[in-house]
Amino acid sequence: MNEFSREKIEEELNKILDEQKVPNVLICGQTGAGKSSVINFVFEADVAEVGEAAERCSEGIHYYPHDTVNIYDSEGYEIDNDKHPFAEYKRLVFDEFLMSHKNVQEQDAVHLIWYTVSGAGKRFTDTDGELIGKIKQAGFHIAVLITKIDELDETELNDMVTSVQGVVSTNVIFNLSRKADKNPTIAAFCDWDKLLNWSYEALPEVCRSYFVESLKTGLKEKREEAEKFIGKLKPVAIGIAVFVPVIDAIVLTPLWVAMIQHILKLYGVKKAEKKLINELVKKLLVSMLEKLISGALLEIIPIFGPAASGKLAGKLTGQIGTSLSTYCYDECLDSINSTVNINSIERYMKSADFRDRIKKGLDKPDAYTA
Ligand SMILES: Nc1nc2c(ncn2[C@@H]2O[C@H](COP(=O)(O)OP(=O)(O)OP(=O)(O)O)[C@@H](O)[C@H]2O)c(=O)[nH]1
Ligand SMILES: [Mg+2]
Repeated sequence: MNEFSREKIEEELNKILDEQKVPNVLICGQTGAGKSSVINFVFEADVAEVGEAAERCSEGIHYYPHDTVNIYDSEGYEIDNDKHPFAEYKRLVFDEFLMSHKNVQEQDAVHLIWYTVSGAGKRFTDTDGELIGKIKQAGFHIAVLITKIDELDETELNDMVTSVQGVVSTNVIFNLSRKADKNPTIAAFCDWDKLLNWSYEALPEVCRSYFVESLKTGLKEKREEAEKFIGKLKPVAIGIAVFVPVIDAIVLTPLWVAMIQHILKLYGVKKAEKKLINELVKKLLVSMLEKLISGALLEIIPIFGPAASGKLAGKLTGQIGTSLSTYCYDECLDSINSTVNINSIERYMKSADFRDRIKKGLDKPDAYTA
């Protein structure tokens, strides 16, 4: 393998990957409002579970750092209880914690605030309204999560939503119940997907990739991030292939390995180690591509040279990435718990389906000569 291309690929990849930052999410609300349940429902098990080993980063706030998302869980307050009164909660969450996270560097900022309000209480309290209003006014991205909506009837739910609308706009109010995954009637009233989509959009671009990686669901957002990543790698592939013709497909293996690994991570594929993907790419992909870029396509490169080779490399990279991402998306959609595993990916990469999809996505030879 050409040392120049390997180094160049690594350098470009590091640039792209180093840009990404881990999002910080603060979860607030009264004691027992369902904060931990929301975290468990939304995030991958390893995010939710490691939670036990929390650090107390500031008084009243527990910090759960992870590779893909950092969660700040506030201790909650109890109405009519002198031990954990609202005034103290407000001071710790707002004056101490949030105010010390204003005007800080991007990676230290509080990117999202999920404020839980228990539907089981059947009413929206003035205390919650006051704190939500303060946080919103201070310019943070705050969503109000009405939890346990399975304990409300439709009229009660509408009343709650109307009260919350007195403080924030409808597009940041989300009705939730953790019973949504077992009960389709309840699911129909829940806004889990909307919450994840709003959160994804509210995050700075650089935090979105890790955020979707941390999620159990959020398939559309995962696919969007995969496409963005593929889009960033295409110019790298083009840049390499104008120096080293892509008919020697092996030069692009490190790039494709990194791309596949990243896509699989977004879809939560476990055991997708670099070594295994490397083998798959070398054994399957390279020989398949050598066959695919035979014939007419092979002839254009010597004739039309670097530009044709670059275009072909970009196209191939896009096709490989998008085919895999689409496969993962469809598999997750079809499975009960939104997962896909490395064995089925391996089968797919060996299949005629994968080869045909890549082939179909390649232009006719004369497109590379234009
Ligand atoms: N009916 C119903 N109960 C729920 C739901 N979510 C959570 N609960 C229950 O509400 C109680 C509190 O839930 P948690 O998730 O521990 O609430 P929390 O806000 O983290 O509580 P603290 O950490 O003690 O402040 C538990 O008994 C849960 O089983 C829900 O969607 N519906
Ligand atoms: Mg909790």
